[in-house]
Amino acid sequence: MNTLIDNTQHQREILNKLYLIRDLEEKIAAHYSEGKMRCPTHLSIGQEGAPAALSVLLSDKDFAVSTHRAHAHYLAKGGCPNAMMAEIFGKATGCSGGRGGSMHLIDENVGFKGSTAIVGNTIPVGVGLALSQKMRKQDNLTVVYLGDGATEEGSFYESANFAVLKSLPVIFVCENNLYSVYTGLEKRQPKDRKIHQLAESIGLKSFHGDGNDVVQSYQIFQNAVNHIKQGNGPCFVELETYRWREHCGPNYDNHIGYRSEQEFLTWQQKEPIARFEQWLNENSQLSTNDFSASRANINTKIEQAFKFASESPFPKAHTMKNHVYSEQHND
Ligand SMILES: Cc1ncc(C[n+]2csc(CCOP(=O)(O)OP(=O)(O)O)c2C)c(N)n1
Ligand SMILES: [Mg+2]
Repeated sequence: MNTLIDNTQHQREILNKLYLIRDLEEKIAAHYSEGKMRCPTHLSIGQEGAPAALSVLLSDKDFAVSTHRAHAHYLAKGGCPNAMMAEIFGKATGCSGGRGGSMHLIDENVGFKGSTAIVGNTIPVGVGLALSQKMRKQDNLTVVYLGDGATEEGSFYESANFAVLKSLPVIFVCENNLYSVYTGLEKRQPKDRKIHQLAESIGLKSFHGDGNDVVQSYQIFQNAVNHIKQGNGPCFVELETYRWREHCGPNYDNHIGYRSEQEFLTWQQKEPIARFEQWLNENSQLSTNDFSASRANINTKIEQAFKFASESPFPKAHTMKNHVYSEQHND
């Protein structure tokens, strides 16, 4: 496989996305115990590679939907960090008015059409968005982010079947982190089954690779996006990766026994950001000084997002009914 990112702008943008996603989530983890972020929070630390690589191949007119583990997808699509942090702090300036929290992110300005907490819930929504793009004859596509666990939901099969049947411009991006909460793939699916092969058997053009290798992921996404843009129908991309922290929350949990410290350490060796920096050092104009300057710049934005969130007001109680459907909704 040709593994090149020869577009300098893409190199810089991917690097900035990696720093933004990692450092913002590390800050969430560092401050979570203060009790000001009162929603369940699923971190993507260790899994930043795939969304960062895909981010530069999409425009604001392309759509994306996501899951409970949505921060990386929202930020990669260009979602506003201030509105995301305000949402996590439960503030009125949050992207869902402070009523949704970490799992309910949305930024329609950049085509991020929402994330929800029910596993498999946004898969048919994303396919519906792709149907709308096709019916309007738009030259755009929809990204449906999902975990390995979501491929065990009926909604995945119904949605994939429909997408294939109607040849829709949708790319299913499966971040296979080997676990659904505390249960490993080997306890949930038959031995030797490959998720991308299963997707292929439904009729999805399928790709598979190392999600912690940003350059390889970029190449795979380029092929998938080209396949769709040439009118060849939907794609499925399975990228292997690993979450470093507990399923939900800021802590490490290797000690509780569902996975081993050794497994964690093996994946940490395959860390996506250091690998990408090394590749850039060897293959691009960018150097360690550029990395430090970019990272400092990103961290200023992260500081601003936390400041904005903590200084924003909570939603007023009387606005509650604005977000709840009722017979009296329009009174
Ligand atoms: C329909 C449904 N079943 C179960 C749950 C509880 N649950 C929340 S996250 C999760 C794990 C999903 O695993 P995966 O899709 O691999 O995503 P990951 O957490 O690994 O990113 C489960 C079972 C839920 N939210 N919705
Ligand atoms: Mg998983």
